[in-house]
Amino acid sequence: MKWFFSELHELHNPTIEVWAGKPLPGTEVASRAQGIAHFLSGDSLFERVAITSFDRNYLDAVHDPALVSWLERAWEECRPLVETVEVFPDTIMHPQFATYSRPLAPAASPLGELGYYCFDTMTPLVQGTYVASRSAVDVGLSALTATLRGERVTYGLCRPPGHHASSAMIGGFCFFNNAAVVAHEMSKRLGGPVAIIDVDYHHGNGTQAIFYERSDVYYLSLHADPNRAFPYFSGHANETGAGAGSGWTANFPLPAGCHDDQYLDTLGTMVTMAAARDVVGVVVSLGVDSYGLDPLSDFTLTREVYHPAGALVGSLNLPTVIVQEGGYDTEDLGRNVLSFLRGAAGYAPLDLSAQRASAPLPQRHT
Ligand code: SP5
Ligand code: ZN
Repeated sequence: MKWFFSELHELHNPTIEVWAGKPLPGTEVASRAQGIAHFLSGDSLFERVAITSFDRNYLDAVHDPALVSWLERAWEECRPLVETVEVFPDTIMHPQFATYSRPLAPAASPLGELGYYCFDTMTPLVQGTYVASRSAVDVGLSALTATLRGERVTYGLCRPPGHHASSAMIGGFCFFNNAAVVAHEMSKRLGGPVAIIDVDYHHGNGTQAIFYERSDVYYLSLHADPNRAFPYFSGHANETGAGAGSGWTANFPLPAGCHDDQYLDTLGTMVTMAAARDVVGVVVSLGVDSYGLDPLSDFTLTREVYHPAGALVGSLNLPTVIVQEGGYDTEDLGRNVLSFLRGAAGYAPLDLSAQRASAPLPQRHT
């Protein structure tokens, strides 16, 4: 399998985030991607291919151009107002500001703009955030180019991730929605509807929002039930699309403790639904933060789940681009991603018998 990666992701490497008032070490850090790249580099069935740069029209096709322009200058403009190099919003635009007569808009202060565009306190801006985020889009579009030239399935090691970013909103560690940029362009180029299959532990609120009223991209997601998990406000089963997009969104909220069989059954349902819609291409939002040892997960998935999960997606036998989303257990992250990719490509499973030093492996529940 051909895979794509840019070292420029290292320019975005937050050291802190704030969760519910607690300052914590950064979760979405550069070492994640380095770990995945290490595993792929050690597998002779995988070939890293150089990326190309794409102009911003591809981004503007799914994002408000004002968001793209803002992110390019935001850190420089906020920097003089704060004492840190990692900038967070101090005042986030609550919807009740909409009771004022003027339309909701970015405020004049740089921090007012940040509070308009960013919805959480875990997605700091640093000096290199824009360049790193543009590189992640280039990685995704480079993978798409290879798929359109005839590779059945390719992988973009995108970082930072993208599925929480909507047209004019960043958050959840995401700035530009890599999967949405790829899916929009893929549908255009293939001339038919494509599916986004989102298997990250969290609901992809940004991707859902971008395509909610469209029938060219079918968004299907399994994730932790938003009644208990981030992003809380999005991802319920009754969110199924609107207008021209009615029926073109499908959500599968899952309970705490979700195990391998339940996860694979749900993914099987999603794959069947995508096939029934006669989609002509597939984008996978691959988050392996579903793993039982992931610090963000309350599922009990084992390492063994990722190869059959990839194989289910591969069974669609359609032009496919897999893009990286979450996954924060740095020790098993690369192995789990590689297992999924091997399943998707129809390669044999890895030998998973090696134990890990730091913790007992999750045991299979049935
Ligand atoms: C792409 C992606 O996976 N984004 C995930 C964003 C999750 N943000 C919420 C993280 C909640 C962290 N919980 C800390 C618990 C400390 N006890
Ligand atoms: Zn996630």
